[in-house]
Amino acid sequence: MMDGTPHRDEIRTTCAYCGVGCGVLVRPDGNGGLSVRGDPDHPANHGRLCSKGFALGETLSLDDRLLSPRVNGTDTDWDTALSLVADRFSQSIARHGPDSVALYVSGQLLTEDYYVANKLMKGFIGSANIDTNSRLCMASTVAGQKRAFGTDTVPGTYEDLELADLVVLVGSNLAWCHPVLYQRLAAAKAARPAMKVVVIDPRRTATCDLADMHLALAPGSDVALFNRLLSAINDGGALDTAFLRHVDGFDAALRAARAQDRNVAGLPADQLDAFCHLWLRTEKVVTVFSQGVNQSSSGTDKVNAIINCHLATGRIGKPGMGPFSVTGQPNAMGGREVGGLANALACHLDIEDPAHRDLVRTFWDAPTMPQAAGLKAVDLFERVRTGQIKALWIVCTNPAVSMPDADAVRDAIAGCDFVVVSDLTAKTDTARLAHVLLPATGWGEKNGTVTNSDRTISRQRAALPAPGATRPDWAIMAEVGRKMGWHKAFDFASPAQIFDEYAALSGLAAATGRDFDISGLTGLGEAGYAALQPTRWPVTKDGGTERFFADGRFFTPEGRARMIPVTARPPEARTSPRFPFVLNTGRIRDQWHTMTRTAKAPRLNQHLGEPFLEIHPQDAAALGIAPATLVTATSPTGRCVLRSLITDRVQRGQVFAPMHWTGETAPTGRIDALVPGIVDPVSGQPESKAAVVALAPFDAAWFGFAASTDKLAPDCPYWARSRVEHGWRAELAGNHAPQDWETDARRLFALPHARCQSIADPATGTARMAFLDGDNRLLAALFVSRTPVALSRDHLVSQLGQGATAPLSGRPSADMPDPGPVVCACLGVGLNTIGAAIDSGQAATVAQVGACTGAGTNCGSCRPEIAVLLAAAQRVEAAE
Ligand SMILES: Nc1nc2c(c(=O)[nH]1)N[C@H]1C(S)=C(S)[C@@H](COP(=O)(O)OP(=O)(O)OC[C@H]3O[C@@H](n4cnc5c(=O)[nH]c(N)nc54)[C@H](O)[C@@H]3O)O[C@H]1N2
Ligand SMILES: Nc1nc2c(c(=O)[nH]1)N[C@H]1C(S)=C(S)[C@@H](COP(=O)(O)OP(=O)(O)OC[C@H]3O[C@@H](n4cnc5c(=O)[nH]c(N)nc54)[C@H](O)[C@@H]3O)O[C@H]1N2
Ligand code: SF4
Ligand SMILES: [Mo]
Repeated sequence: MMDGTPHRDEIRTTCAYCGVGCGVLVRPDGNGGLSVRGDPDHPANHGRLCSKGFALGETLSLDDRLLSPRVNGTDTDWDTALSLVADRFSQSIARHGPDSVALYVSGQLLTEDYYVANKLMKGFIGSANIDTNSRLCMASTVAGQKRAFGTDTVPGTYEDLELADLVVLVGSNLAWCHPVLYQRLAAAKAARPAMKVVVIDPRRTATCDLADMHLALAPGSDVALFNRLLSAINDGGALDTAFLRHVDGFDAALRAARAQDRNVAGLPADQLDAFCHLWLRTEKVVTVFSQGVNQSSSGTDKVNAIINCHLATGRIGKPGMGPFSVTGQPNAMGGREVGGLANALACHLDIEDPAHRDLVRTFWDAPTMPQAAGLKAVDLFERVRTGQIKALWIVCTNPAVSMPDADAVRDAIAGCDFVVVSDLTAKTDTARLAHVLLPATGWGEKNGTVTNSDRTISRQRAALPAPGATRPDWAIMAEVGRKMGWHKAFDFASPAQIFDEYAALSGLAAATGRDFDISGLTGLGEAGYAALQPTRWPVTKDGGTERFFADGRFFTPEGRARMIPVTARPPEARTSPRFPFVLNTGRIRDQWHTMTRTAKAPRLNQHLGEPFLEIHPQDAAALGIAPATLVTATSPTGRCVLRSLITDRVQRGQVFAPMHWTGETAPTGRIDALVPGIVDPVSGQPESKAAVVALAPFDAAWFGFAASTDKLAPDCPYWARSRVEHGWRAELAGNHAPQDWETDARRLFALPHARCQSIADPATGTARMAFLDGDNRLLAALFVSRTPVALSRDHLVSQLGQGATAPLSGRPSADMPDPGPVVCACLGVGLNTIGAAIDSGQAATVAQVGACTGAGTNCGSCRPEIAVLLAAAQRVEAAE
């Protein structure tokens, strides 16, 4: 059954995670879960899935789900909860005006949810104070594309990455963040080795393993690099003078580029020259960019610096050519299309354009419409802090963790008069602060559409019943709209009806000269909507367009594109003797954002199970930071404690930490506590990749490792917990060792009476104890030491709930090899197993490692890491 035909009981839907937007075929497994496979017919993935997509079925358990509306901690019914929301919002508007309320939503909402949120706020409440986590994600791209093209248009398609002769990845760790697109690129390069890949990233990421050239530029210096390229394009005779007739602003852009100091990118001149030479001589270039570009105080200028080079050479909108923004969330694009940002209106219309406002007001028959853009995320939470926003509704996002200056944002939410949170779970740092908690249906339970990075609209379809009292977000928000008195406008009975209204509006918007047009999808009806196949917009009654702009027609008033003069600026927070390091932040392969879903799948916790700080070996040595110890990082806004990961993947003076850990998983790992709320002046997007920090060894008197069949609730200065197959594990540390470890352990595990085996050596500070039930099954174990605990964690964890043999030995017996940390999450293949296959000489290529161990043969997300292991082994061999 590997062909494209779905099995009779398989349902076609779309992955819940990244903007690649892979199609998946799901089938209820009868136990409340879903079996999942890649949809061979979906144009984004052609059957592939990455480790996260592959594990979707393991994230659906109801154990931590919010199943009932809750007011001040007490379960209640929908009518009570939503009447309260409607009343409090109405009261605030009546007393303090519409701008005293705000909505903060998410690129993980479906288009239909988003449409209702936006209509409620902008058309009926009459405030533009609705912003979205896309402000932290795509806002600089939106602003840059609008400056250049007149609209927020992604010109090309995924195929362009495969058709290109040169793919430049700027600030994108595609291997980990868009794994299936990365695999498509890797396959294209394998088939056509002449194709070149360049990675531009201060850090040597997993993506660099595919690269012919890695430019480790100074943080924030992308504008300087692309300005240099623009000068080279001009000097090297690579201008497309015919295409430049469709472009304004060339002279000014070139002048600004020329004025640029030649070495600001911090790169050796020969590398810069080699990059420019390659770019100039290759016609088919795609420049892919992501958060290393967007999340910067010069993010919008970075976007325009890139687009300038494509416009000057006419390399845009043609097969294998163009700037290409890869989007983060599953519906980052859809959210932009429906106008979810505070400065946008539905269907790529502009809130600040009176004609656009009139069009939408008339179409919605809306009583009111804000006259100007609303507050962008950072300003919005600042007004929450100062009390000007008195009622706040947060939907499908976790700002107490993911916003910059997260401790201050958390405190601002905590201090707000009235906070509503719609989520899947009550156990998030944000949901814990809500007065009203609204239980939403999640992926697998809800219906709607999403748009991926290459403008393909796909259906998400429900395959499971809505659990408990949960409701879809669109239905919750529409009900509040009706309760606030707007019955007709929010009289939606299904997502299909919402989509139909939206598609009709897009036709009117397009008639004013906008790019976004899905009027060809009006009148689908319930059946047509149910059957909707992946479709790339625009879709008019007469068809669509594969790519934009090759014809030289743009969406500015003049119809021409604009090159923008840009000047490089360093990141705004400057290092100083007090804060000498630049902190870069981002993602890891197997976790999604604040981990509310991915951390439920044990196999996704095995890749990197703890918050960490990548630091260069020389910096670590200078600071006295040893491998796998703990580091305290302080910034002007906050403090974190993280595990040291000493590596030359980061440059000296720079450190990197992941964004995923929270109060739930590792309270001192909330990295946004360190990031200041500095934003790009045009887009309002925070500079999440260039905070400044001071580092010092964490003064640990003891380190611990705990495993338990029950959830652990540690209470010590450092802890990080994660789920494992038969329970939980945690890394622990503290500044003072207790007198009596057993008492502490019994409290930690809530096992006052269980039988305890223990060994301790007070002289060396080590203690090991195991708690067993009457049948000698291992309930919990704690290992403590003055240095980071050395034991085979996987081995200990695998014994949980089992009849334990020598649990205190800390390592497997000789006849049971230790597989080591998991590399291949799909098939659970560990580092040691792969190492053994390589060392035995049986496996010298990634494919052979797959044949010997299975690693990398399913989703392929770990193939870059296997390649690194092979390369390391070959280097060792060469040295011997
Ligand atoms: N596994 C996983 N995948 C995801 C997500 C996830 O949480 N987990 N989230 C999704 C979302 S919402 C998003 S937005 C995307 C993000 O996808 P990416 O943007 O690829 O991911 P990041 O790790 O945030 O950052 C990318 C790179 O920018 C680099 N960088 C930092 N500063 C600079 C700079 O000044 N210049 C340049 N050129 N590079 C710099 C960082 O070193 C980092 O490697 O991923 C999506 N996919
Ligand atoms: N330092 C630093 N900070 C960053 C970034 C960075 O690179 N560095 N990246 C930024 C970026 S690009 C992004 S996109 C953000 C992401 O940050 P967030 O949006 O805050 O992170 P998520 O964990 O995805 O939060 C989604 C929430 O919605 C819930 N949820 C899931 N599905 C549904 C649903 O259908 N309905 C409802 N109502 N709730 C649902 C989940 O349980 C979860 O609590 O983080 C930003 N913050
Ligand atoms: S690449 Fe992975 S996370 Fe992204 S949509 Fe595809 S399967 Fe989902
Ligand atoms: Mo994002």
